[in-house]
Amino acid sequence: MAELRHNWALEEVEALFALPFNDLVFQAHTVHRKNFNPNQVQTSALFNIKTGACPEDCSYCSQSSKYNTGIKREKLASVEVVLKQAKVAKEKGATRFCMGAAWRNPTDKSLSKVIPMVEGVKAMGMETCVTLGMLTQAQALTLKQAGLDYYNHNLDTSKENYSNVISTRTFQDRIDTLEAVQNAGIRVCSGGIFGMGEGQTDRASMLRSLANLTPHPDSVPINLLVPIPGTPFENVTPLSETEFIRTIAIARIIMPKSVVRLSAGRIKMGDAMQALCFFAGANSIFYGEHLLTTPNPSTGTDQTLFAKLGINTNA
Ligand code: SAM
Ligand code: DTB
Ligand code: SF4
Repeated sequence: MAELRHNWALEEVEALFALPFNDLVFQAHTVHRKNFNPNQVQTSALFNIKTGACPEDCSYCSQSSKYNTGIKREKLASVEVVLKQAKVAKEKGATRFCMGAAWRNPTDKSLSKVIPMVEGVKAMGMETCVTLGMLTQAQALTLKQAGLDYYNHNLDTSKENYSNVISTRTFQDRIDTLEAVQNAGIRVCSGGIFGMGEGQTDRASMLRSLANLTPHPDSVPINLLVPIPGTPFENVTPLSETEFIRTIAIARIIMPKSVVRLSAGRIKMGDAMQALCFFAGANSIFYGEHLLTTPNPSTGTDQTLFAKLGINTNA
C-alpha cells in the first residue's frame, strides 16, 4: 500500500483536479476501499455552546459581530443544557459530540467552564470534540487532561485566499493552534469551506496544506458554504456539485487514512449527490437537525438515505 505522503506539490494536486471526473472518482474510491469499510459512515452531532458576538470577521459566518445576520446572541450554555443535548444526540445514534463556541479564542476562565462539559460527555461514552478558536499550548494541555479526543480548527481556505475571507487573523495563526493541539496529544480535526468564490488553485492549495501536515488530520471536514444573508458571501455563485465531489475525492486520495466528513451544506444536497460524495471517499457526517446556526437534515432523513445505500453507522 502506498505510504502516507506529506510532500505534495501544488501542481500534483492541481493535476488531480484536471483528471476526467470518472478517473478521479474511481481512483478515490479505490483508495477508500483499501483503507476503510466503504459501507460505514461515522456520525458526529454538533451543538453551539456559545452563539454570536464573535469579534472575528470571517466573511462566511453568521456569528461574526461585524455583520447583521439577525442571529440571536447567547452566552455560554450551562453544563446541564449541554449534557442534555449530548444525551439526545447519543440516543439518536451519534458517536461523537462536538461543541462549538463563537470565540476568537477562549479566556482561561471560559475554558474552565468548558472542561466539565468535556468530562461529562466523555463519561456518557461518546467521543468528545470542541471548537473554540485559537488556543495556547497550556490551554491545549488543559483540554487533553480533561480527556478531550478531538479539537476542530479548520484552515478554512488557502493561504493565498485567506485575506479575502478573514482579516482578523492569519493562516499561520491557524497552523500555530493546530500545532499546539497536536503537541498536547489531542487528535486534530481540520478541513475547510468550499464555494466561497475561491479558484480551483485555492482549493488545491488548501487541500495540499492539510495533506502536508504531519501527521495528517485524523478528521477532515469538507464544508460547502452555507450562504448566510447579511454576510459578505451571501450572494456568492454556488460551487458546482461535480467540483465539490472532486474536492472530496482529492481529500480522500491525498489523506488516505483520514476520516473525511461531508459537513455543512448537506441540507441542499439530494440523495444522489450525497451518495456520490460517500462513493468518492466521505465517511462521516454531522448528524442531527442543527449545525451551529443553520439546519441540517433530520436523523430520520439520514437514516432513510443510509438504508437506501446500505450504509451502516458505527453506533
Ligand atoms: N470560532 C471557532 C473557529 O472559527 O474556529 C469555532 C466555531 S466556527 C463557526 C467553526 C467552523 O465552521 C469554521 O471554521 C468554518 O469552517 C465553519 N463554518 C462557519 N460558517 C460556515 C458557513 N456559513 N458555511 C460553511 N461552514 C461554515
Ligand atoms: C466544521 O467544519 N463544520 C461545522 C463544525 N466544523 C463546527 C460548522 C458548520 C457551520 C455551518 C454554518 C452554521 O450552522 O452556522
Ligand atoms: Fe467567529 Fe468562528 Fe464565526 Fe469566524 S468562524 S466569526 S471565528 S465563530
